[in-house]
Amino acid sequence: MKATAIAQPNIALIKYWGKRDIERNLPAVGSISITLSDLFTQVSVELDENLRADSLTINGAIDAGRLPRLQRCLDHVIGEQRMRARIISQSNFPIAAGLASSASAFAAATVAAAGAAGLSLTVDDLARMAGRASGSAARSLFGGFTELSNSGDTINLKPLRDQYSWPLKVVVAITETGPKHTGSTEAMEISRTTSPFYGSWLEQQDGDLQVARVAVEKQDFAALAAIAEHNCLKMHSVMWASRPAIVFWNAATMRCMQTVRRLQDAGHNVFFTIDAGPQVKAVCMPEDFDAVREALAATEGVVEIMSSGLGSAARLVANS
Ligand code: 2P0
Repeated sequence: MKATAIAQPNIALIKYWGKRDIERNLPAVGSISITLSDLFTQVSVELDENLRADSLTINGAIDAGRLPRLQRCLDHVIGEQRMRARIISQSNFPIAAGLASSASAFAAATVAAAGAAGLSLTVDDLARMAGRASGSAARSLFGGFTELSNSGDTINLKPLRDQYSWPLKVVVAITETGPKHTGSTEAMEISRTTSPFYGSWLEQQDGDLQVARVAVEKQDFAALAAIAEHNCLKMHSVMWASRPAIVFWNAATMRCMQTVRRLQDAGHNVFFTIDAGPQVKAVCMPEDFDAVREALAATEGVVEIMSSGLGSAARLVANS
């Protein structure tokens, strides 16, 4: 009873920030994301009646700290009376550094857990289960452009466009490889309970989603760039005004944003987005990729560059 799944992280262009139901991990706002092709997490789940306890290995090292969250994910997918599991996760990028590793990890873990237990669930069911473990993970059950919306007391996932029909590129400028200082779950709660801008963040989100949805539909890069940068900076403003302030940026984060501005001024189709970490993701048209990659690689403080296209949905790769 073993299954292995692969999922790719996704980057939100219209961000999820804040929860309306902590217990069920329901987001306070909808979001729109792109799933990446070149970054991935592979998770295998082996259910074994001879095991006395669950175990988790991440990139070759036992990780007891992250085990409880994975256990809850497996309990939710398979049921609490399940057999104990050996969980092995491997990613080809730094984890817990604002690179959406929890999205790919929990999407892959959900699919692998269902596979190991022999459950046949719909992709919507799997997405809701993944989202319960980590809000952004629900979106990695889909490829290309995906919208997550709140519907009643659950979430709804809708593919907006596949990864082939508008093959945007993403350059990730890594400015720090260590783990972030505050986890997203905790940071969102600090924002919800203390930021004076949180209310207007919630109020304006449907408008931003509508603008982005139309831009994706029409392949209007300039419109998508404008709303994505605005939405990203608004989310960070909510964080900056929280008490204590939540600032994920460093000096190199700012420099990367300035690099993107210079590229835009020179006529390149590119925009930035930044998540709960100091890394800058530059989204661009394929013909602008080389210039964007080169300019970000040459930006002071960038320690590593990763590149990606748009990728596919989480999937089972082995089941026995
Ligand atoms: C997003 N982020 O939409 C936003 C933008 C970070 C900034 O979703 O608490 O790890 O596990 O549901 O999904 C990161 O938060 O949070 C995130 P939980 P998650 O991608």
